[in-house]
Amino acid sequence: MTDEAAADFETVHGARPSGVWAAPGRVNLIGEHTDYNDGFVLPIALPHTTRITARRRADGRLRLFSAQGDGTITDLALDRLKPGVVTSWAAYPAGVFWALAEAGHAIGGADLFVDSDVPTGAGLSSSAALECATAAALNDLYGLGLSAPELAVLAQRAENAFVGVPCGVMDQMASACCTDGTALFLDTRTLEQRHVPLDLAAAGLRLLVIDTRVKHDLGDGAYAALRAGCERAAELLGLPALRDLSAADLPAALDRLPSELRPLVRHVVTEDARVTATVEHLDAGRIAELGPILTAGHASLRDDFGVSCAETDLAVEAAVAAGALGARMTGGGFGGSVIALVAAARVAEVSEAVRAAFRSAGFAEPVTFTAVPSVGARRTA
Ligand code: GAF
Repeated sequence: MTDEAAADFETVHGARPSGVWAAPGRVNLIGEHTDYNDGFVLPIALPHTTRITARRRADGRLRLFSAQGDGTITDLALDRLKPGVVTSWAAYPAGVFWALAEAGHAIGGADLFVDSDVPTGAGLSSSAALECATAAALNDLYGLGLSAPELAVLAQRAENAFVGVPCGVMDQMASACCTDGTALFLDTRTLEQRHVPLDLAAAGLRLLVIDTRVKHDLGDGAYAALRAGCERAAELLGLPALRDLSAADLPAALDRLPSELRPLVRHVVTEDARVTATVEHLDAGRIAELGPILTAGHASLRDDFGVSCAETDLAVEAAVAAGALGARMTGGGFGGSVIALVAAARVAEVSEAVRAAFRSAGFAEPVTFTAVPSVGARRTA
């Protein structure tokens, strides 16, 4: 571990740490709002990570400090944790302690020092990064021997039941399981996963991420309402989940649904098909042909699912008009980030075109960076 990480930890917690763990944020290439419908997703991990320096405590207390916080330590008793008692950023790591204990794993207290460069509220899964880094640290500190998918499911449980956000499992699986240079093709029903090689550089391409800086919040009720709408539609169709509706059966199924649920169902079914089509393209080495699938995915999220906003729409339009092969919002929506597939030589031009379009529209300056598929949660020291 770096001397600096150890020194920072010691300044706050008064003792030497045992190690450092890191977990990344993610962007999803395609497969949005499919995970809670038991469908398919295709995220990559970002190089941006949340890092946790930690040590065990023998007294059952959790002492949580964030370098991005207000300078105070959140001090909690493990045996007093229950949903609703922690409302700050500390609910994410505390929720992981709670979920592990609730599942019967033998854990005790810990001191944590959290430091992160995953942008928050940008649709890049800073919450999952924090949860998965905590889970990886506790797994090692207490010798639990849990696998990466097991840790991801516990992290999702923490977010659902402790923090109170009814998210699917994509973000935690991406943060826990991704590998360098690949996208994670995940069946969210079975958790079967395949790491699909994604060599953007060899194809002369870049994945441009455009953070619109419109803060998104999954806890505000809109996400839960969409999820409930999808579940209601599956129930009306007599299906376990919308994943069980095929594209061939879609037209007849839509006729049987109330009009307000039809667009939701159309998005989910066509989005699952876009994920499998994307994987087929990647397997065949046709990365440069993915653009229209990405842009069609955005249109579906905008027109059918209704989770886009003026800034994400403008970022997609401006990027494509400036020569991006395709673009779409990524993550839950209601703001957040857009990804664009761009020829390496045109990245600066496309980024500047998006910035200029935002200036003309009077929107805040977006933040742009290129992303390479990176590795999931791990111990780094
Ligand atoms: C958010 C959720 F956390 C994910 O589970 C997923 O539903 C995504 O929105 C939309 O695809 O990131």
